Amino acid sequence: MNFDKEKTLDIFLNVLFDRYRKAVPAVKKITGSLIEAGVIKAQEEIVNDHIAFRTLGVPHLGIASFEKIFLHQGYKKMEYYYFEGKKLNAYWYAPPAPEYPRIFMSELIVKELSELAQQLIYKYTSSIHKDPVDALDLDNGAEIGTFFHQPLWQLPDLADYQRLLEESEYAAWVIYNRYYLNHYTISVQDLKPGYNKLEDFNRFVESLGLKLNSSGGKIKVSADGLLRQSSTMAEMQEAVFAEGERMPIAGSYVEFSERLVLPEFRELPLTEIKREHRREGFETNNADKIFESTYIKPAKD
Ligand code: OOG
Ligand code: NI
Repeated sequence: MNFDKEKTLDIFLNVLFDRYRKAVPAVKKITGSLIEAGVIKAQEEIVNDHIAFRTLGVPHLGIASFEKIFLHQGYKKMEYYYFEGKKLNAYWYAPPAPEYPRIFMSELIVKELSELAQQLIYKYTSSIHKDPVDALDLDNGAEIGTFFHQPLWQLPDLADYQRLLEESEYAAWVIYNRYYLNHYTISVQDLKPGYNKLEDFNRFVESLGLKLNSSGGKIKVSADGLLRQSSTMAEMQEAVFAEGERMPIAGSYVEFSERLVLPEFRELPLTEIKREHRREGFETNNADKIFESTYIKPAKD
């Protein structure tokens, strides 16, 4: 890992986080309250477990395109996850150095949607004839930062958005929000006692008036019991559509994770526990429910 690559990564991660922090009230609320409570002194003290992106699986977009940005910075492609009901593929990427967040990158399997939904998605993306990432200087952090926030396709019409929403909340979210940062993840085990267990942290978040995603229970737990995750429900934000139509839709959200120490390292003193001693990766059943943090349609059951 050379110095310049880390600098590039620092620059575009900061650009992404800056816009995310400004757009998602829950981010400032949680960080501000942690500072007020004396748990941390600044945002930088929060360990970011991972960040997540959503993409559309169509030619020149999707994971195959988007991942190049991260592979170039030294991220390593790890496990694959499949979400049958939601029609999604995902991978996670291990960072080039432990102080960087993991990446969770998902992709809508567009060809599995109805003809109508596919046509709606192609209406916006079919003008893209080459991979937009190939045109980027992947050593230029500022250029990559601009890329994440630039509209790759036209703003959707409200009617198209609503039709997509009927079939796939994920599709509707991406067609409006594009490659916008979907969430960052507060690593709770790295906070002070009183805040370093997910139960306590969730209680703190709820005391701020924020709503947690309760799909599958507020705390999602992996089969081995070692990866525990919760998230806020994305706050609704008034969105302006192509013809000036308006509708409140889900923005981004905040996740909290607790990675427990692996059985083989349980005898180590807490002061010696590092990232590599804790549960790695993600869990399909947890993730499946966390995707629902941006759902805006009332639940069917
Ligand atoms: C990602 C949901 C999955 C995790 O940590 O398992 C996830 C998304 O909502 O796009 O973040
Ligand atoms: Ni996540």
